[in-house]
Amino acid sequence: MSTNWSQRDTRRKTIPEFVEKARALRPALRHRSVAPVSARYQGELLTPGALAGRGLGRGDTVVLDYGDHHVGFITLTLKEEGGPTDAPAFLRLKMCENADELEEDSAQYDGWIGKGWLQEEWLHIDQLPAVLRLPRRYALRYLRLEVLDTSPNYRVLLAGAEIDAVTSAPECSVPPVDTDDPLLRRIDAVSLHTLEECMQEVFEDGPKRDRRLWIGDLRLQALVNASTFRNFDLVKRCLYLFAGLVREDGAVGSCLYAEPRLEVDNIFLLDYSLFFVPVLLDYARASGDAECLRELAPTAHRQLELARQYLGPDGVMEEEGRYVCFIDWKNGLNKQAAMQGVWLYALRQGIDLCRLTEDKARGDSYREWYEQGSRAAREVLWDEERSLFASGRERQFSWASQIWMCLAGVPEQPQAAALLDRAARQDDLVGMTTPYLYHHYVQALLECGETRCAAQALRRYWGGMIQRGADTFWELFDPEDPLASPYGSRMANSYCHAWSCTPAYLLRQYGELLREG
Ligand code: RAM
Repeated sequence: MSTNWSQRDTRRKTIPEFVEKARALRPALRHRSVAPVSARYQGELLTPGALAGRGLGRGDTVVLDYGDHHVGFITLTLKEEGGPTDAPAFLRLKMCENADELEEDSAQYDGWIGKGWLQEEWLHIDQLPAVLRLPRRYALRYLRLEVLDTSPNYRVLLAGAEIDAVTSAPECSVPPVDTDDPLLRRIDAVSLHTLEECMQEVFEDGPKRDRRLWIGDLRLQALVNASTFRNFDLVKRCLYLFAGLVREDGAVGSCLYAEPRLEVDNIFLLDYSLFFVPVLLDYARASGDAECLRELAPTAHRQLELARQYLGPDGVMEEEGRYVCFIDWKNGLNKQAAMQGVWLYALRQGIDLCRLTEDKARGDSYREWYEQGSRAAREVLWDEERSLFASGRERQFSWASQIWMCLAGVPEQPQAAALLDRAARQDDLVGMTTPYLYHHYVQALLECGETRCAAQALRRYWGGMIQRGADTFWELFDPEDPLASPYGSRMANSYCHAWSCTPAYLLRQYGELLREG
């Protein structure tokens, strides 16, 4: 299955003052040189120093291990043993975020998303010695180097393979969460490292892929950032970018490119546009930046006004068609009920935004829209027989629907906790695939006071990635389907993905999680 969210309507509007503000906030990247900590040569474990003395010839393979995940530029220092170099050295490099990727063969790639995302290079080196800085930025823990050929006259020596690692996260180390529990400490450290790796000139979704700013990811990154790195300028830059580069009707795009020029993509996901409201509100609350709030509040309000046109006569969001939305990467998921939940959730955030900006009249309208929408959800989407929310004409039951209804406050307490508990006892609900939806699940449990269950879910899900060797958290993790990929091939999946870094926020924000075993 391929997903085509791109809209043909390419009319755009630029607000130059906002784009200028964003430009002025472009961060300086922090650089750090990282050398491999160990090497494997034909299966034998060596120090990188010992490897430098081994001549490599046709068919030889080495795997360098940098000990942790890094984002940066690789410089190879190559020498020759024997010589002269009477034929080019021909090398194949593969950069891997985790050990499983080392085993994958890109020749077998049959995904629908561009093969160019696979991190590989074929190099011809005419003269040795040589120092080569590769032009692309990579995300990796392992570098596999295969000598495709030299000549009978010489062998290659790998004298160095440094990574110039980059991030815009500040150097200050964030204090770890206050617990002795080794699993929670590890989950926290991996979450922080995931965010750090994704903090570049913007908050990227994943440094391997897509390497751009998505607002759904930004919302979660900004939450974690506020309780850890506190690089508020980067959040502010991203907010001004989204507000400065919009569709002609004022809709905020779902993702943006920072290079080669600032540009909004032609994907407009309805849930993502609405997330401009909570990102702005959370930023204003955490930073106290009243000027930004004043300047960007109209953009937030515009998203709510635009979304309203997709409400059906029954007061519930239409099914996808006139609009598209994301919610989760689960195949076959009907998104109507979850979209109604996001709409109501965004309205609640809008009400708070109005309170903060003393915009009483608008706040009153939002309250009315919220009441109508939540009543409609109870009347139209609630299924009496199963005591669950159903979605779409086919009345599909999914986790996504229950979670978003709870986050929207449609069932009040204690009904919300009972709903999530009932959902957990069903065996036919459409499940969750991404850490993104899992985050919302844990958040919903916490808001319902189901702390024990939230702690268990967090340990099981993020702990499951740790158990499988994660140094950074992944774009996708379906414990029941380890090969799952929305792109038709797991090779295109990203293993350092922003939306998975939220335990660092949850563990700080909900201290009670630390006390649940
Ligand atoms: C993918 C990326 C990104 C996400 C969008 C919806 O392309 O994983 O993180 O926000 O989908």
